[in-house]
Amino acid sequence: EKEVLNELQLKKRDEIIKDGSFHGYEDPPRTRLKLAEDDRPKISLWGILKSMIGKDMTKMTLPVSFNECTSLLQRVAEDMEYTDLLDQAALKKDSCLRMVYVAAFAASEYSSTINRIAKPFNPLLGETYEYCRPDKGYRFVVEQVSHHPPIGAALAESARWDYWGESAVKSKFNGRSFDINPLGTWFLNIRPVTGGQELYTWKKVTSSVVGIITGTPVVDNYGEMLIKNHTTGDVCKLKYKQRGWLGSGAYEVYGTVTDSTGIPRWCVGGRWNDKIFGRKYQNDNGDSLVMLSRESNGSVQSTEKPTNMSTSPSSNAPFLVWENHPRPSAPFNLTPFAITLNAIPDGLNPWLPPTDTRLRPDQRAMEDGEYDVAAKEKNRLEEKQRARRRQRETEGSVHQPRWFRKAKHSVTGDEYWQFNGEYWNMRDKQGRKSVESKR
Ligand code: CLR
Repeated sequence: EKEVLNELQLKKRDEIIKDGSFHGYEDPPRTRLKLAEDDRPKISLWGILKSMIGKDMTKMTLPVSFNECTSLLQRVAEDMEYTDLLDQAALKKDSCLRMVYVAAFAASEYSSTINRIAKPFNPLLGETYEYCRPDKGYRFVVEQVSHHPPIGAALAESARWDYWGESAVKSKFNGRSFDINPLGTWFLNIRPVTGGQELYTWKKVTSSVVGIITGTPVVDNYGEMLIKNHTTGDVCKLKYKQRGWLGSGAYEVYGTVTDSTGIPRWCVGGRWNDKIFGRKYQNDNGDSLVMLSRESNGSVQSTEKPTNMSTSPSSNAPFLVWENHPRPSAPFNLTPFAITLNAIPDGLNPWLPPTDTRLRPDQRAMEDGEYDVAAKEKNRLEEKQRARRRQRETEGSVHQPRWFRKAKHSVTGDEYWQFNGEYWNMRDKQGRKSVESKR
């Protein structure tokens, strides 16, 4: 589909380019870590968790071998893997069909959780992480705005859409499963081809590590997600099925898109670890599409589309909306996308603020498989953070986030973190200075 942008979209793209946001991202994203394979000692999860029943993640001290080499800020950036879906949504003229692609985007965020039974690094207060993709046209920034409770505020921008929200979770190990309940609302602003903009919101569903006692831990994601288009009144009710006995129903997700008058228009359904389909509404809630995704998976290695599959939503036949990227084996079971996140190509160095996650020595050591160094450095950084907190307490001062401030959304009434607009300008200014000084 064509690259033609309308006026609003062009304005946004020009802003992103004018701020120099893509400076430092000239090299293609990296495709591998230094490490060929992680050799973290295999310790039983139950063995270590059984003494921590009732605790939340922030109160658990775990050996660093339970970590993966990413941080929670980078896990938020992982939501960006399938932004193509948002670009596609913006190209659709029917708002309910746009919702199908938005729903698939919301579900695609869970595909990266497969096989990642590890604790991401806890960001330090004030830590930031940026990630830009000139090839995809977006920029992303997230800041740790609170430490107790841990909250990250994020904003991604592109010609056709903006996506923002807070990453804050309540977690608890209840003895059987380790449950993570996301708290914040996520916002999406789409600038469709048809002109104007429209606002969507939703909340993320529960993530849960199950199978801890039996020694076969897996991540499940389940619950109901209600995606609202506040501009048109369309809604999508999306059900993520809880993994049942012996894994029945695992990964399944389905729902219906209803327009502002309550008439169901489209079905979505499939599996968040594999494929998601759409189809014109025909008297069901999308679960027949789940069946389709089961069948298409059953035919081993076949890349053929199921019979009567359509590639466009014009007929009544199902069409493929989203497909998970391949997952070759990698250290820490990272996805190919996650592997790109912590790279510092030479060109990027001068543009990074000192608060960027990429500069954390503990995470870098972890990534390189130096677990003892990682543990030591992690301790040192956390001690420093505690000292800073004590100092603030004696001074009676309060930490202020640098790039976001709390606000109430004028349309939805939800609290959210509003970007103060300064990050990319400041980055450009500082970056230029440091590039100059190296000449
Ligand atoms: C799920 C997708 C959301 C953002 C999000 C927040 C917290 C993450 C969670 C995701 C996935 C699972 C997660 C969790 C924090 C801890 C938990 C990584 C990315 C892991 C699996 C817990 C490991 C348990 C230890 C005791 C080893 O958009």
